[in-house]
Amino acid sequence: KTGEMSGCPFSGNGAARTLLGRTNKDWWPEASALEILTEDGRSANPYGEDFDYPAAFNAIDYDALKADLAALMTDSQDWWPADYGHYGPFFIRMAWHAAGTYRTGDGRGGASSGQQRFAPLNSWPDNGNLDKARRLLWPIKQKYGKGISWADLFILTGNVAIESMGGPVFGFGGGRADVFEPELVYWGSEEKWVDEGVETRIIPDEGKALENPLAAIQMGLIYVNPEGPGGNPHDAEGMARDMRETFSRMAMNDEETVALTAGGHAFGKAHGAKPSDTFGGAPESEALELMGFGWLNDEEEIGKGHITTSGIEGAWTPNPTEWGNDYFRLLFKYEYELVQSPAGANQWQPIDPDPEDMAPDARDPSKKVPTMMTTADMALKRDPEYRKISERFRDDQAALDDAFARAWFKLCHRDMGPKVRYMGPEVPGEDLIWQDPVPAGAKPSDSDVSSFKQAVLDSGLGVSELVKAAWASASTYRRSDHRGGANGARVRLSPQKDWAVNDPDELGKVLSRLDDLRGSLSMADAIVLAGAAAVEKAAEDAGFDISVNVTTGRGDAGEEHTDAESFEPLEPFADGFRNYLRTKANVKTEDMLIDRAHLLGLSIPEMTVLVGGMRALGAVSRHADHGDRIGVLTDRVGQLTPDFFRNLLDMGTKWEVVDESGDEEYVGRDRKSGDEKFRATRTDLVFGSNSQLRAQAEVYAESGNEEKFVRDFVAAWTKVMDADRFDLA
Ligand code: HEB
Repeated sequence: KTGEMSGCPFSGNGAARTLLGRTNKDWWPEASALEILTEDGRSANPYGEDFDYPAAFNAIDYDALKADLAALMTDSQDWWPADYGHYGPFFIRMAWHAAGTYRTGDGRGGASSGQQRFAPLNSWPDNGNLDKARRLLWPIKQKYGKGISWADLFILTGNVAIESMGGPVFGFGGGRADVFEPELVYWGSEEKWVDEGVETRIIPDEGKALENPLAAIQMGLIYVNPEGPGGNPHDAEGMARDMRETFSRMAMNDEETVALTAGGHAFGKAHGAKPSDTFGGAPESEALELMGFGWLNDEEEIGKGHITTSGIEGAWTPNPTEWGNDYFRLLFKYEYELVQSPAGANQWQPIDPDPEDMAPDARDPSKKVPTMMTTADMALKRDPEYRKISERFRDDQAALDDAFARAWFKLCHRDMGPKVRYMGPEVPGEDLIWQDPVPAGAKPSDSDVSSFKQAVLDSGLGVSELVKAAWASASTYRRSDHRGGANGARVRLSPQKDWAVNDPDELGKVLSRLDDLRGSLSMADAIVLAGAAAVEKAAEDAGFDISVNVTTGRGDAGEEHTDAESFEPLEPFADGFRNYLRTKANVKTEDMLIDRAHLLGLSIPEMTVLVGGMRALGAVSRHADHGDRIGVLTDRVGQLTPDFFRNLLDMGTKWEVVDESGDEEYVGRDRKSGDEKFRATRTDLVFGSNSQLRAQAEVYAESGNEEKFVRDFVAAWTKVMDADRFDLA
């Protein structure tokens, strides 16, 4: 499988790096420091926490919005005239680039929060001139206001564009609430953009594979370099390899890749009329009076259609504003020769085209110009596997229609999670496997719940086993693409049940015992209830009577609802909450904890209290090197005490690195006697060493905060257990 060229997240060819790689501050050091206003937890979101976007979306006149969008398609504006009098293709590219940043590795990127408005994405070379596309939409965004987010508007506009040019559309689900600040995502650690000569990320000869979780081949690209690997148009094999690798990182197979690329390029044109050295910089670095626009072209040139975006010039088909099969027809009808665009880019041109196979000029329909293919397009015929699919689509329009419509829908909705999160009148009825469907669950009676919890406590299963099973089930959730989580109980299916982090033998034993005891409860509820029973007992043993609220009603997914392979990227290579490390990444192991906490949507105090609590409960993974007690800094394992923090901060203990562990394991010795007291990992010690995390640990170690510790733990625990309960909203 090409998707596994580099299986470990954050590992690749590079040296050690930071969790976020190069950030906006590195790219644009002079940008205004708005983040000083969001320190101390003040939100940048003007709608506030109580804003109910789904309700606002459901209140708009959806048909009127679509009609306004359809009218906009041909309402050409002088400041950025529409090619062929139709903005459709331009908007499709905008929507595709909004969605195309998604990657399966960590579920980040994608269309779901409208990030294309912000740096760095607003200034990526590959997003050239999409600032104009978004600005064309502003009057409609303004009109519908809070009822349509930018994020939804980008995708809906793409759909309307396809429809307005006769293309097939499978449906639309709204529900992407906007955020108001750039998301912090690792986009790479390179210090240059693709147009500044940064290296390509796959170089097999030098053993360089695409670093996980990245899904683009060079910094600032959505996927691949259209001119070929590193700009080389002759490397046909490498071009297909790059496409296969990057598209698979976005969960697209060969057929979807071919359908999307060919279907997309049935529309519109590439822009390379003039050498690009005459243009201004990207939006984020441009002059104030340009009001957020970048890539400044001369106005007169724009009027003439002399625009340069990618540097490649020309349309793919003779009918750039009509859906059809001319893309494949031309691709196979002609031999193509390598030529250079006026901007100097490598591209391919049909040899001796018939007059009817010429494209109209974007400004003057009476004038005919040659069509073109990019090196990436040429892969659809130069690569044997892509070619088979392309030939099939060439001969079967209906198959292309269906494949394109479905792949486009998946592209645009892949990061929205389960279908219950979709809204609006155009949500397709059909369940799709990549939506991770979960059959509806039933709510058990209170007495069934309490007798089950009692049976669990009487079963002989231990607190740590039960807590670990519940954590294994729920903690796969990632808010980046809303996948994973306890609902569906996929922890009992492949691949999760066999993940090393889950201690498969122990997990199997716990799950089969719970299955015996659960009666009419779903397994998904039973696992969470058993965890709650264990946490309550642990609190009681520490002297606190607290009940752990469980909202039942989860359903169980079967294998038929589960694309097992698609769950593989959810496997944690490190889970600091369970003190687990499988493969050392090239970020510090403690940073992997922060990464997981972020995916779980946890705050710093929530992350802290969960780590301390799980250690006290003995809920750590068994590890070849680490044993099953590492980080468990207490002699009363299984009681919900703040011992982890107290022992960690105790000056009576001196910590030393265990040399053979490669900085991953530490021994804590009595400062006087030198006797070994504890073993711990980097993830444990960071709560004493990092000044901010130490401040958190101190709170939970302080006298008088014992009950706060228990309550905060239970609240954070419950948050994780319920993270995927969209059905409750
Ligand atoms: Fe694309 C355009 C490349 C995929 C859709 N593209 C384009 C261009 C280029 C490209 C270079 C030009 C830009 C300018 O303006 O200059 N693509 C590409 C690549 C890929 C792609 C390399 C991968 C293979 N596309 C795609 C997809 C889609 C698309 C998937 C969807 C579906 N595109 C598109 C469109 C356009 C483009 C529609 C046109 C735009 C206008 O017209 O403006």
